[in-house]
Amino acid sequence: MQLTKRECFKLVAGLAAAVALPFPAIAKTLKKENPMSFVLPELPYAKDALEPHIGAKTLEIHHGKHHQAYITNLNNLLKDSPLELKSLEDIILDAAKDPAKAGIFNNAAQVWNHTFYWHSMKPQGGGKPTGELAKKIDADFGSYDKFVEEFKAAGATQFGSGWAWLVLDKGKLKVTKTGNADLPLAHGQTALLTMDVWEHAYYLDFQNRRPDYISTFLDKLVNWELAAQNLKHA
Ligand code: MN3
Repeated sequence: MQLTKRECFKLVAGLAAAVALPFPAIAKTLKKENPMSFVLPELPYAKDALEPHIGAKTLEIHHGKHHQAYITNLNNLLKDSPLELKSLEDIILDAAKDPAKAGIFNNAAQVWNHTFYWHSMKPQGGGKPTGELAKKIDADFGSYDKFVEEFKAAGATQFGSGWAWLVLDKGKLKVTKTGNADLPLAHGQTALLTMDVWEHAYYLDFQNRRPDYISTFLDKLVNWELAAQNLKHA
């Protein structure tokens, strides 16, 4: 099997566990066309499944063009590099330490971020979490409303391009924001959930109204099962 040749499947295995799907269902999404290159993971739902909130056209371009471009760039940058056989996460951690590898870091991190983002949403998502995650949000933020306030602020105040996150940091839930491709993995934190706030994520559906996109993400799209499973397996 080619699939075992590269440990990039750590990410896939993590996501499979995270969304409680049988491994092969997601393994298909990050398979490689040969042992050396990454392949665009499939969306976990149909392109029009998030309508009317995020349109099929957005997902067609965001997934099919932007995410694909990061995959293509990463494969080109890794060609004949010693990193070529490493896992996606090891590539990110290695490149994060070396300013000369900024191109590799940016593209590898964006491959990871987008794969994680697709799973951070689901059709008929949104609303409040339940169970252990809900209890931990109350304990660490004070209340769900306080979490919402922090998450909205993180997304809205990330100047320019970047990401808003719910992370686990030394046992505690936190809301963070990162610029461009940066991600919790590079800061020793465990990502539970992410929201893309690059303009390409929302411009066709919301134009300049980033706060409306953020509210819609929380009310209609967020996949709390992903965060709950990530918390359980952290
Ligand atoms: Mn994006």
